[in-house]
Amino acid sequence: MKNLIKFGMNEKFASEAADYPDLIPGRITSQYRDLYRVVTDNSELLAKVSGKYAFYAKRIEDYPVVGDFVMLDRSTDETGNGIIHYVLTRKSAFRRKSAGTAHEAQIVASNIDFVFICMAMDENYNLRRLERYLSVAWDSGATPVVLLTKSDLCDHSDILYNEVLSVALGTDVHITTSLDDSVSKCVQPYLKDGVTACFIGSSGVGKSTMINKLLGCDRLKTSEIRQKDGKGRHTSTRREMMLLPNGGVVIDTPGMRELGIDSADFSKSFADIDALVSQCRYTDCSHTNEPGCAVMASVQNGELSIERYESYLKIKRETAYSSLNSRQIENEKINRMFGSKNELKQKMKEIKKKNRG
Ligand SMILES: Nc1nc2c(ncn2[C@@H]2O[C@H](COP(=O)(O)OP(=O)(O)OP(=O)(O)O)[C@@H](O)[C@H]2O)c(=O)[nH]1
Ligand SMILES: [Mg+2]
Ligand SMILES: [Zn+2]
Repeated sequence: MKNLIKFGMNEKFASEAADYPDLIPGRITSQYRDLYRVVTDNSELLAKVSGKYAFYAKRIEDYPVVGDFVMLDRSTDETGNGIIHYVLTRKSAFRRKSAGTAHEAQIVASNIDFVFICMAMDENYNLRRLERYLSVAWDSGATPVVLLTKSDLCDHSDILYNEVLSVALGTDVHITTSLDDSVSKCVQPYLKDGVTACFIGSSGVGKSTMINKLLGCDRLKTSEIRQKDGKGRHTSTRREMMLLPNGGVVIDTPGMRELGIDSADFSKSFADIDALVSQCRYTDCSHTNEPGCAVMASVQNGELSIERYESYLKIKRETAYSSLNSRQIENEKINRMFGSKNELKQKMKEIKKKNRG
């Protein structure tokens, strides 16, 4: 399974794939209407879903998307296109509400570990939009990382960096420019064999340029921005998954006008963790040291990433703060430092005594 392991095949997918001993596993790397490009362990082929699959698919999100692991009837297309019979259970998925159909969501890409949210430090810079991207990213089940791009065009990137930190609670933030090797330094450490990352952000912020840097060649087309309004031209037109020479797979996406960023539901940002919380033994579980904590169990068995868990705790702390009044916040800080107000009083007495004596 060498090739597919590099492409993210793991024990969980493999054990599900074992339910179909007559079929071959593969991963979808790109899509052209109803035709999919799929990599398998030893080759690459074009494939379509089976007639039966199309018959039973009820919603758009039932159809395969880039990033999906699928079960195929063959491993080469020498004798015709492969047939996709099943899609393996997705571990994460980017959703957008599709135009027209009020309740149907369309999956943009699936099985992603890290989402690099790219925002350029020029006219593109906008904190509110970044918040929406963060919300969609957390909602997808992947871990977001913010890349502030084009630092060469900005003389106050440290100020913007601090602003972004205050919005992107619990999220790593990096400053990059494609003019030096900062992209490889900041991004490559997240990636290794089997890890999937996706680049999202407005058109023209430099997503494809960065991926080309990671690839070490100009495989993806990039193009200049219109001078007048700073808007890009949507140079990339389709999602495409690529294997990096130094480990990891990345998905380039066209500028995500399509992501339906405005309709993201913020209350659902941690829907998966909220579902776990309801299974904790204690209703006031802090998910840090209690026995029977379903959240910590999920971290331990590898289903919930450490990064996402830590962000959840951090955001919970922040929101707990924001719902307290100033005296409560003061008390809360004292409790955290000293255990209780009595301990603080004790400490103050000791100090006073020492100063007198
Ligand atoms: N000054 C500067 N220009 C950059 C940098 N990175 C990319 N660019 C330029 O920005 C333009 C857009 O870059 P792309 O990589 O095509 O942007 P994209 O995000 O892939 O855009 P779409 O495919 O349309 O979504 C190109 O002209 C790049 O050369 C950077 O760090 N600094
Ligand atoms: Mg592009
Ligand atoms: Zn718990």
